[in-house]
Amino acid sequence: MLVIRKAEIEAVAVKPAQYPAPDLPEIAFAGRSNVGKSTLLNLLTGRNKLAKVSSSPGKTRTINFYRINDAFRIVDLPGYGYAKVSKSESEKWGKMMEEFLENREPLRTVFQLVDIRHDPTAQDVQMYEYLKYYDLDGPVIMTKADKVSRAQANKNAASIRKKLGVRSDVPMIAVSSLKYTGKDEILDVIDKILVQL
Ligand SMILES: Nc1nc2c(ncn2[C@@H]2O[C@H](COP(=O)(O)OP(=O)(O)OP(=O)(O)O)[C@@H](O)[C@H]2O)c(=O)[nH]1
Ligand SMILES: [Mg+2]
Repeated sequence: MLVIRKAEIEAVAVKPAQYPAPDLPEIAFAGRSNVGKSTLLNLLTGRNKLAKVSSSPGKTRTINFYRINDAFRIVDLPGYGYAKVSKSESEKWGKMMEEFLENREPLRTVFQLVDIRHDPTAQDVQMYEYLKYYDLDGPVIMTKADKVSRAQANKNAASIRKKLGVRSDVPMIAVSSLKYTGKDEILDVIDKILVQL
């Protein structure tokens, strides 16, 4: 059982020169802005204020590297898909993401986060396709599980699996930062990924 006993921010980057040395395996969180990536990092580490969270989308605009147990890193990526963004800003986002996802040697896998209440957006589908193409696709995390009933969650999970094209052997984990559910399951998955290295 993976226990996170140490978690610290190590780098805030908009370009590769600002990344930490590529000396530890990395797992990244991708997803729509406001889906709960930074909140998930706080939930997993048990540190409420480690990553900044906001109810207005577009909080994380940089690639944030968190060093965990001095053994691996979790990388909190800037979200996509919020309305108030200029063309030049979205181009910057695209370049920043591409540089990281296509060239970051220690990056092992990317967890795709989606909102359990809704079908995936076109950009969610695009992101997940991209991850599959680069062989970076990992488990799918369905956030905000406290906002739907158990029955609705199961129903939505099946629909999300189909629409995103998630293979049947890939885990989909429902999580709620409000109810603290899903945490152990995600830590287990991270543990397995790290052991396989
Ligand atoms: N009810 C509920 N709210 C959540 C959950 N996870 C996140 N939120 C809320 O969703 C909002 C956005 O969360 P963030 O963690 O900042 O989202 P993000 O994906 O990091 O967003 P960007 O940084 O803009 O990409 C905050 O108000 C959180 O409190 C959850 O499991 N349940
Ligand atoms: Mg964030």
